[in-house]
Amino acid sequence: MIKKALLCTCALAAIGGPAAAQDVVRVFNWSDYIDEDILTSFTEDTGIEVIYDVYDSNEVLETRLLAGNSGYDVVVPTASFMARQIEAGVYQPLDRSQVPNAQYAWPEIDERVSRYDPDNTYSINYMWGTTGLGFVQELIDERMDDAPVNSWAIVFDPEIAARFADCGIYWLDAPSEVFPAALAYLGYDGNSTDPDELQAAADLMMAVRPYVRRFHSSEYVSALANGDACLAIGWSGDVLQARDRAAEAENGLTIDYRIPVEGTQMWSDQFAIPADAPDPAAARAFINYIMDPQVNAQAVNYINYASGNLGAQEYIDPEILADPAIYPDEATMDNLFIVDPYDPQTQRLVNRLWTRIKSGQ
Ligand code: N2P
Repeated sequence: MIKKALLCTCALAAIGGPAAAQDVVRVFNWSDYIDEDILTSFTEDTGIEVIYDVYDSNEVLETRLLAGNSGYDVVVPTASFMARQIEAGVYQPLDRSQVPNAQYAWPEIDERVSRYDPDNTYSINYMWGTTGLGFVQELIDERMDDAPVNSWAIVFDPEIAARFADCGIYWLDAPSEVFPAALAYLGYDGNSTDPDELQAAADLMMAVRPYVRRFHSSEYVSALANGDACLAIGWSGDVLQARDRAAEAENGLTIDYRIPVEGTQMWSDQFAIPADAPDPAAARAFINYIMDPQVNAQAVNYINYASGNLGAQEYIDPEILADPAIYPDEATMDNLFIVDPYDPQTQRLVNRLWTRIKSGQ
């Protein structure tokens, strides 16, 4: 891949002049979060090469950013995590006047994110979505009639979860995702920092821990698609990508996603430029390209997440726009909550509980 990029640079140098051809943008984004054709067309259109690396959790991204000198020009933190990273001085302002396609940003999403990034100074939304339940219909049906696929009970009620232990229950390896879900199932605020409530959530998770096969990062997309997992706590678009892969493979597995009735968190993943980015101008060019309505729609149509781009909506597949699992309708919205970053003391407690849950002791 690197070799190919170098070859490509040489060709462009011959045609377009060396200045443009030497530009490189280093992007660090979530896995399964782009149509790679977009990266190719970006390079064709701008002459800027893309070095594209991926991560699977905010926890991993944050460690890299706080260490400094990540070497990246563009990163995509979730807004709740970004709030404390902004305070830590990790980012430089994102000047929207230098990103003309920022005019297509969706004001409602900007407004929602301003809770974490006041006045939208440092970021612009890429995609947003929910954390919910992915499942393989056939494998669930074989094990239980009318299984509650639309309730957190299917993963948190020991009697129900036990039925699916043998076909593979996967949980996201991220306390920031699973604690709010467990709290919501218990009827608490998913954003709670009350130590007793967090302990109750941990006790609940401990009770079903024996039935969890794996704490996953991105591998659940293929695991659901090929039936190695039957039930997963995961993200909306990832599960729907698994659905598309299974349909393409014609393997007889029907995969679907539900937002649990007890409620779940809605998150927003933001384009941001690290303070020490090697090439902020290349970063802005990249972000501007992805904010182009047609390019943005191409991304949405491929990854099945909702974007923060209003201009893109006329180009988005109408089925995606009408799917409440992707673009939640009013009734679904009522079941969604947003989370704040944990204060340091709560973060320590959550980390400690999570380590115990994962080890099962
Ligand atoms: C993409 C997952 C991104 C959603 N695979 C998590 N914020």
